Amino acid sequence: MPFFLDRKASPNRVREAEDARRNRQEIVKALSQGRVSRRDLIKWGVFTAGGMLAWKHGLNPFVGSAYAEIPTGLPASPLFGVLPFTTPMPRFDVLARNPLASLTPAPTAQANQAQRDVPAVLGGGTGPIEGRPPGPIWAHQGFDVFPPKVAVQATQEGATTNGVYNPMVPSSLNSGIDPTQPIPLRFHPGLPTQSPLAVWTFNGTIPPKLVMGRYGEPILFRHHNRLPEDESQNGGFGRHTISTHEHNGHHGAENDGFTGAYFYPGQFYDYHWPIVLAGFRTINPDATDRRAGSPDGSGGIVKVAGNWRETMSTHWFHDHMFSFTSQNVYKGNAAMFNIYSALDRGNEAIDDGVNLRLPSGTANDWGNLDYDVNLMLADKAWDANGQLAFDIFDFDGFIGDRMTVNLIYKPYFEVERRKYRFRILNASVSRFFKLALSDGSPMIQIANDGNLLPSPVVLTELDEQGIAERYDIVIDFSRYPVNTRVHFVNLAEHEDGKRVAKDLSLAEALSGTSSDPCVGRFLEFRVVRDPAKPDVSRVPDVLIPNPDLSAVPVARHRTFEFGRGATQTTNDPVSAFFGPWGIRTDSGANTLAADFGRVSAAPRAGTREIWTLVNGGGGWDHPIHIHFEEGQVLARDGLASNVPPWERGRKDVYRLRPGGSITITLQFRDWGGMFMEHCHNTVHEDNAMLLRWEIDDGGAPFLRPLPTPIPTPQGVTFRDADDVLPTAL
Ligand SMILES: [Cu+2]
Repeated sequence: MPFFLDRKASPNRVREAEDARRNRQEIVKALSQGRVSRRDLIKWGVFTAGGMLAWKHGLNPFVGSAYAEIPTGLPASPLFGVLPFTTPMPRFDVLARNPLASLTPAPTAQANQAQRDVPAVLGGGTGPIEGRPPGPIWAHQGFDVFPPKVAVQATQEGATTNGVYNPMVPSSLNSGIDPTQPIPLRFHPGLPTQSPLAVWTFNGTIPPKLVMGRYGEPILFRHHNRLPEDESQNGGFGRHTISTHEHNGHHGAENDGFTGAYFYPGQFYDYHWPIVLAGFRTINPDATDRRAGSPDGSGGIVKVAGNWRETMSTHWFHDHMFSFTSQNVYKGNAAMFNIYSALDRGNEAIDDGVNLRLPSGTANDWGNLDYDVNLMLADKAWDANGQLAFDIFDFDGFIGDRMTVNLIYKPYFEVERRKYRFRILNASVSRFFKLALSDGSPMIQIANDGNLLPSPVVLTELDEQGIAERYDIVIDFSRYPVNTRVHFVNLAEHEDGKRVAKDLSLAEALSGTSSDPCVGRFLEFRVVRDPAKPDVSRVPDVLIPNPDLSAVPVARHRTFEFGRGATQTTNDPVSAFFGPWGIRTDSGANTLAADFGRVSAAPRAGTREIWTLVNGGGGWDHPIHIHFEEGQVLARDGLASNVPPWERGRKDVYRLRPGGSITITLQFRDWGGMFMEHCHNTVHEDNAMLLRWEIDDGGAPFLRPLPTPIPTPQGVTFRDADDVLPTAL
């Protein structure tokens, strides 16, 4: 079943499909603006209880067409004559790192409750300037032990022109882009500029933003919400309340972007990212091991406490607004965060016996981006006017028909004849990717999610990459002569948002015959010259071995089954949501829909557990994300031998695969509070495949269970957890 209309479709069918899309957009709009609830739509027969858009003509794209006995499909996003590989791919826009004193007001351990006038459209009166929940439980943990040393600020706001682009590399390493030229927000110079209501990004601009941090140097990330105060001013999708998840930071829950700790337009939220090595209280607590370290700024190492085998590298951060994450992330709330360490310091020349010397550059002590490139892959769709559009037809997922890299439609990127590191993020709503090079030549995978692998893996095709997964790879362009053009190719063909329909061969994907417009070539590498300096970077045979947990007893086994047909047992109007997707915990009676007031698991602080994540079946794949702690994969479908080499590091997103299960082990240490576990097909997550778990410290200093935050523009209140599953504690 083709997802998008064939380009040879008749004008009548295109018109019919456009009518259908318009009708669906009215539904998305009404839902996103809170004018109707999903339950209303079910009552009215627009949605079925199973979550399918009713098979009414003019709504569901798969209903029989008036013109043919085949599905209507979606109208293709118009290209306005734009051809692929005609505009450069911009490098990320690096957010400034400023002294802490630059923050006004100064950050505080507990949420700043200074009052401001709340606009009438948000209910009037007064409310706190900071949206973080107040009081000691949401105070920054370890704020005095790990005081922030660097301030990074960003707004969330509607699309505008970027006049302060800072790629941190010369134009010669950015495909000739002149950063002093203003950058309008459009997916290609030949496509329309996006309206401030259609696209909401960090600082309202593109390219996507990058934060650079290092171990031992805590960051205070102040996020200002400058979205429209009126929630109906959303261009038809997206919610103006936001919560920012640093995926997958080892930070206290107050900084994790909890889905129920969202904040309003006009407010800010201070996220304290301490950037510590896990286990810092018990492993290497006196900071004597040079491998547990951070670049000191002048070629040396600052030693830090904790386990060097827990060192992380490639993170991203994105919105986590309860039941609106898919729309908000799609609308532009996605950025990346590179963490540097003594092992992975972003300098390929320093030869100190610790530095792995991965491809990066040499000019700066750490964080050279010359040959270390962030790539954000995302499929998008736009309407007849070229404005970003979101669509629904069922709750399987949302698929776009236009491939973007760093938010540019099918760009090119100029490279030198040497090794490059690419940090590839799947920032889609529901789409999986599977990457190969167009000439079938090898790539070296060095990291999976936030962690470098124990050993690099050479592959001619990467594994399927689920939503939110990061794959760091090295490509050696020295094998190509100058003037070679080679492409990244997507092999994963989708027919809907459920899962990959088929992994194509390279030849099939290149043939141009797939009905999925996001299959095939999507990024062109242009080999333009020899490197100015010899490539001294390396890919060592040993990267970062896993922590050895064999001596840590297993306190508990838990099972989470991800499936359809969820029930909601609490029906809380704020914290509970209604949707077909849910999670059955520990073989409980029900597959439960999300309620951020419900505690589904509460591991004891300081323990290790084994969790089995099970796909409830039905032919879907689910990329499951567990916040806060990375896990080691013990088994796929019950067998350790099923775990491929590229999944033998530590991960934070686990693709279950249709009908599959995955068994992981993880520890619960260092920080407390409430965290989440959910499907990262964000349409599943929003509808309502998400649960809350919290670290049980026995009641000190945290309550057991924790009170649930209930945000309002006038301040966050708390109420008792409305449900604690019998096996949680
Ligand atoms: Cu899912």
